[in-house]
Amino acid sequence: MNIGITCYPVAGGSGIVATELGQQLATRGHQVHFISYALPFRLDKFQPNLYFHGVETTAYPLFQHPPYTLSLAAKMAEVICQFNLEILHVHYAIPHATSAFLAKQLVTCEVPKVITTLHGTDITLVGSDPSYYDITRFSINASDGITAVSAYLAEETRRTFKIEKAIAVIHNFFDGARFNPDSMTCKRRDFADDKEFVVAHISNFRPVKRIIDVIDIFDRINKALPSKLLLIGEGPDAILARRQVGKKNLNDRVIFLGNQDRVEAILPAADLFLLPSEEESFGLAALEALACGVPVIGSSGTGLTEVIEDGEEARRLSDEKFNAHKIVNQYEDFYRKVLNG
Ligand code: GMT
Repeated sequence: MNIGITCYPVAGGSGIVATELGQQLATRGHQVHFISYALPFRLDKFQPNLYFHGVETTAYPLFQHPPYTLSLAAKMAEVICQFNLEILHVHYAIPHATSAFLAKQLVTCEVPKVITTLHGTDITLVGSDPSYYDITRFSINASDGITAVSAYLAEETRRTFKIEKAIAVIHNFFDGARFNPDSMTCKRRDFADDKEFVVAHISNFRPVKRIIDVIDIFDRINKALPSKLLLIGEGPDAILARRQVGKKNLNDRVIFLGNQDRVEAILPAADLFLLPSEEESFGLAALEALACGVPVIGSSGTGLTEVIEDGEEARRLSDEKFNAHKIVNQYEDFYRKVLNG
């Protein structure tokens, strides 16, 4: 198949899922064309059948913000016709599903099927904001196929947007060759003494991730058992995190590692992974920790409950349920189903 994929290129679960899906599909012989404003951050090596098309936006004094949605739609239309795309798979509804809808109106060649994968805050936070609600609902409904990364998110979508079309649940996945208990390239001793307990957290440091709670929980762990906290990622609440670390006198206990391309090289060093998010449609970071054999404590009542099984063998179960082969098969089957109408 000739498949177009659009996602956010910055560090974040939806971009990671889109990128790894594209890589897996290309390995299976599909022609995959990424369309975005920058090279997705895990698309870091050449691979046959994989192409990238950059979207350029033009600055103009009248524009407070260059209209990316329009530039993206124009680029999508160009790539659709040039490479005979049959499927245009967009990850994260806003604005990608809207651009895809526009692209379908623009093309003068065969119109591809548009598939929208919903990831989380496109539904639970941003999409439900009154300023985006109607256009998000419209764009989801205009898609030829809709998938959500958890049953929890599918239900939230139906409830919030009153969507009556079918929403297929296709969970996120991990590549077991990459994420496993032996994928560590650093040493545990790089971060902690032998007797210290190592706690890790990965996120984009947005309010929804409750980074202050991560530090407060860690503070309590550290009082009971000398520990180190590895914080991976960057984002708007990083400054609050640093302040809280200072307030709790944890400066020599917390290590800020910033964004990391290869989290699998560090994760197996941890004894525990924390993800106490207010909202988590799936929690890819938690799955990657489980895949590395690290137990996870996360918030109940969110999509995380589909990923974490209380008291069970993390690595074996995650491999059984979320291995790349199985999930990519589900996407391929879904593409075929949508193509066949
Ligand atoms: O929704 C976000 O905050 C961003 C998004 C992303 O691009 O990282 O994260 C969402 O999509 C991930 C991949 O499907 C999920 O693993 C995350 O749980 C989800 N985030 C939230 O629901 C907060």
